[in-house]
Amino acid sequence: MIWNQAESAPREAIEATQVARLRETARRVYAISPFYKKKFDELGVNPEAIKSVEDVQKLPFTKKQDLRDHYPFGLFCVPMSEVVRVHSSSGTTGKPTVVGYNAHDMEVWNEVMARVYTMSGTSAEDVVHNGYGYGLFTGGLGFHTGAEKIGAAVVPASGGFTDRQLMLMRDFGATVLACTPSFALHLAEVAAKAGNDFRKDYKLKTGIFGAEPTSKGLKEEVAKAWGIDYHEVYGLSEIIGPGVSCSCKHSDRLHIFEDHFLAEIIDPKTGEVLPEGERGELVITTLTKQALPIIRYRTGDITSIVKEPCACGRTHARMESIVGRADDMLIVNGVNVYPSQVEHVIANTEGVTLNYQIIADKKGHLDKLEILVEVSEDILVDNAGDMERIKKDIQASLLNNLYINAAVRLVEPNSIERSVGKAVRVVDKRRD
Ligand code: DLL
Repeated sequence: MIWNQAESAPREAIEATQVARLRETARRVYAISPFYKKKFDELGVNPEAIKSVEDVQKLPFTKKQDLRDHYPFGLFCVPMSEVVRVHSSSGTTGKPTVVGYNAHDMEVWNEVMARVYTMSGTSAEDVVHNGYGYGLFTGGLGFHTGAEKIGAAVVPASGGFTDRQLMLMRDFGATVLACTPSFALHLAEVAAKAGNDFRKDYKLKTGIFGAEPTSKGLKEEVAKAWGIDYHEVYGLSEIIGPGVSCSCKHSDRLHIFEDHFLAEIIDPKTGEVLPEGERGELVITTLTKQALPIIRYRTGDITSIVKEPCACGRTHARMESIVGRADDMLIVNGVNVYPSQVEHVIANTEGVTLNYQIIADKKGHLDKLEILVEVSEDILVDNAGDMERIKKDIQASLLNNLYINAAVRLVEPNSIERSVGKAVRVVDKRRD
């Protein structure tokens, strides 16, 4: 089933909607946001110059740093009295990327989430077990209100507490599981260890997974372990949260809700737009958001887009599952981690140097993070009390500021592997 006819509109109609909404969005940001007015003026572009979808290429890019520079609400285009919800990007330091929604934006978000649910075969008959984290992260509440929109019963389980979650899934007869893919596999593993009978004890039929890069192998394992259909959802707070795109049952690629989001693929180095089908950085312009409209947002996510028709009947273009990042961001159990933010925490700790190494690995199916930090020459490793205190300080600071649960190991000066004299900052052992 398809939630909205807009998803199967002819290409010309999609593009006509996009041009009209793009021009309207450009007009609004130009009139309301001093930031965009300045950027448009610097490039000498006027919103009235937008006559085709390709004209988006005349507009300036927006970067994560722009949102940080205008922390917290500087890029909002409606008064705070109109804002009904605030979220932020996961895993951010003192100055997170803050996003806001007015009532209209909430409708848009619920609309795209209703499409996601429908694409995965979920309806009012279902019980959705929502294991995405509730809070500033958009995952929990995005999946929550979207489920309410389609009339499904949603169980707001949030993250963690594996045994309890399994009990709720069994007792409440969950038919749909929504959580990160790694958590879905972890749940399956714990259920198997506890001797649960997947066919008798659970009623799951489908799952909607996303928020972190996932290999094909892991997706297959999740689908097989639970005996369910696997649907992938993609999104980011800056654009809306979950619900930018989703995979249907006919393809591994994800349909982008093009009447709300205009997607381009660019060469991350030159900023030039690449032809259809080529891999590059995904750039998105919101077409209907009001509180925080964003022009040409550089997502940092590497993918490709094709427009050929899909067997499901939807005509919206499809993006490939994210294949990597254009920057050094890591995603650890769904939380975004920038090495620069870890560095910031270390720089604010006495007794250690800025030579550190982040090691991402798997423990079972969950990600685990270890951070090695070289101590200063003057703190000697034989002072066990100091060492323990410094280690705990860094761990607590990472957890409180960045929501990163990492094991910190203090090591001797000059012991971290160097590559051309520079400490190797990130070692990612999770890749297959
Ligand atoms: O992760 C929103 C979300 C919640 C998406 C629940 C899907 C499900 P942020 O915390 O702002 O928002 O992180 C956005 O997560 O730029 C990608 O790098 C990554 N990401 C999101 N979905 C996928 C996916 C949410 N399906 C960042 N595959 C994005 C790979 C993903 N990476």
